[in-house]
Amino acid sequence: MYRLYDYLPSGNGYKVRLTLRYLALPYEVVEVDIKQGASRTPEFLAMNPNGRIPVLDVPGRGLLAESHAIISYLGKGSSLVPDDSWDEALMWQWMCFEQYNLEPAIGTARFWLRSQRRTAEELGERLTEKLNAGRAALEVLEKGLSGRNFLVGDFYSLADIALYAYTHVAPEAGIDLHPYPAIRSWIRNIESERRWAPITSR
Ligand SMILES: N[C@@H](CCC(=O)N[C@@H](CS)C(=O)NCC(=O)O)C(=O)O
Repeated sequence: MYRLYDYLPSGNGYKVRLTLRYLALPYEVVEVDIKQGASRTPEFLAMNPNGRIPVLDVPGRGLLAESHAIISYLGKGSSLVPDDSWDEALMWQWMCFEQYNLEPAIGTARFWLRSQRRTAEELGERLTEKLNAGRAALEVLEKGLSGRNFLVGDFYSLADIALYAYTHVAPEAGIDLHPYPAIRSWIRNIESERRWAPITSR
């Protein structure tokens, strides 16, 4: 059985849980309280020197960090990864965009506000910059989803899982999703997929 080191509110961890669930792969979760520095202990750093969850313990193989590396390992050969190499490249285009533009903006603002319980007043300009970058990323996503049910082809792929994780909780970072109708409709499509469960589900 897979063992996932995770923090349940984490969007990066959620990508892995959604993939494991969709593929009906058996797993157990070991919760790591990152708010208390539990991913920075010598024991955890021996598993992932980068001090971050998610980390997946793969029986017979070892430990794997980085959400997109993990989901691509799990998803290989399944319907979540396109057979066509062009479609696969488009999937990666979205997943790279997520790691560089979307997650660092929305994920960080949400972590400050939700997990660290810091206030907008206290965060000031740093928060404003993250929210502006988050809205800019959502504009790109909204354009990419216009007239489509899913990000690549017309089927659910790792790109949808990866981009959905932080997009659907953007309101927790103080970003209203109302101005993005294509994103809202896509969120509904994903939440209708088999074995979908909310972000803090184990
Ligand atoms: N690029 C990594 C980012 C992982 C990441 O930022 N993890 C955060 C939680 S979402 C974390 O463990 N933070 C704890 C810390 O930095 O101490 C991924 O996609 O997995």
